[in-house]
Amino acid sequence: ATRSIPSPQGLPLLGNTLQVPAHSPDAHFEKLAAEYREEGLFQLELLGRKVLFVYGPDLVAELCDETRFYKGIDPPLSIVRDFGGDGLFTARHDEPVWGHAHRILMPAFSQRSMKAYFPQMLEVARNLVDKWAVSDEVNVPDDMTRLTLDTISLTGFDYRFNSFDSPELHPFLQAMGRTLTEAMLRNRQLPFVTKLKKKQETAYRSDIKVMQDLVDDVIRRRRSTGGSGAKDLLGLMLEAADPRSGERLSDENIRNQVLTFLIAGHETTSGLLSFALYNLLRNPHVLARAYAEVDRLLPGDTVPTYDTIMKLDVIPRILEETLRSWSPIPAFAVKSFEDTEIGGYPVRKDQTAVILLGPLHKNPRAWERPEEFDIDRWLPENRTGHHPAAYKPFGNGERACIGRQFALTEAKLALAMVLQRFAISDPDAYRMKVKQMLTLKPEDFTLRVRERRAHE
Ligand code: MNH
Repeated sequence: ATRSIPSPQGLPLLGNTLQVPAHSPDAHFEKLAAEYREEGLFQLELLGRKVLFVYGPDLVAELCDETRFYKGIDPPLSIVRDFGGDGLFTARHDEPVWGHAHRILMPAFSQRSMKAYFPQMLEVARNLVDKWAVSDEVNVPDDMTRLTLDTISLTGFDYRFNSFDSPELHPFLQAMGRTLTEAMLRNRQLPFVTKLKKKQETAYRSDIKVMQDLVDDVIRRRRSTGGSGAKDLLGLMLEAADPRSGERLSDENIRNQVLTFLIAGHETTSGLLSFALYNLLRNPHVLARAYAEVDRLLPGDTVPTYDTIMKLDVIPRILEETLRSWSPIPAFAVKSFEDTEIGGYPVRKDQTAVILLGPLHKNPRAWERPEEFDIDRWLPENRTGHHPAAYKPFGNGERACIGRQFALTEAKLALAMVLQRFAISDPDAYRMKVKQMLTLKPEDFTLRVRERRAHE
């Protein structure tokens, strides 16, 4: 016997589509998840599709079985394909180019590669702390975006945005912000409505062109300098062949990959760092432990090395707990290979199930004191006690984040260098206001920073 899936009443034809607020879909889904907490899932009818939203840990465990479910490229990801194309993030599960690119790029994300990127990560992190040293109030998400964009472009493509030299965010970022927002809005528009909005369409295409022109510039520069032998992302894409099939990547695919990495390689890590600082301000006892750790491993103005960063213990746990409490990517989607059921609830072949990370990561079925920011959940002796499917900030299986170690290395370094140098405070008592542009970030989050040494 199959159980009936709870779903809020919708309208004829449009179903629940218009109940989803245009600029804060995730907040709406979280509200519904709270309403249907016991069941661990609900269903909405969106633009004629019946979509499952799932956050019960046992149900999610089933969805993470890759023999039964595959990564879905439905709205909004099918819209992101307008600019991500067949790049890794938006490639369909049956496109062979996903495997070619995945195997070609894997070596660029090994532990050894992280060590090789370290000097460049350090250079960019220094630009951040140098700016903060001459600032009083800083806009956290904006500066974290400068940091992470400059880091992925320098390490991956040997390309310099020099974002810290400019008071405005780079035109690439402005175009990207508008494009991601438009993709989110189109997610709840019937295709004929999207077609009617001519002004939006023109702006969207022109923003995509701004991003693609920059990508073409990145590739042109590399080709003009000969560039052979470089083992960064771009070097591998231009020169390496898939070890399994011998295939090389096409120019068109390389263009899609570069744009994918410029976006996926910075947007989420800046969210993570911003949420981490927010959590530290709300939890002074954890902040004190972080200071104690940097003072022990990085006394005075010791320059961090890769090995020092690998010795950190408190800071990595702050990041893990931050990814639990505020996942920058709020959800990911899978589809069923066959008609099936999860926990007795029916799932149709090719039906989409969205895994809601907020409600999963705070599900009382899986977490004790889910609302508490407790970094000791991530002590080795405690972490094995967690439900195996209750923590998925980087997605699942072979389509999980390829940049995980990259993001964590970069974020550990940046957070350590910020805390080594600055006392942080929050005179305006910021209240969390999440801004969603597909991904999540705290909006208008400013901090006061003071050099620690000057006051000792
Ligand atoms: Mn990342 C896929 C989260 C940093 C490049 N990333 C994913 C997915 C999640 C995710 C979730 C799976 C999405 C899905 O199933 O639809 N990523 C993160 C988070 C951070 C992050 C929370 C930082 C914190 N990601 C990075 C960085 C890079 C990167 C840094 C690159 C340097 N991520 C990717 C790529 C994919 C991906 C590429 C697609 C992988 C694939 O499908 O092969």
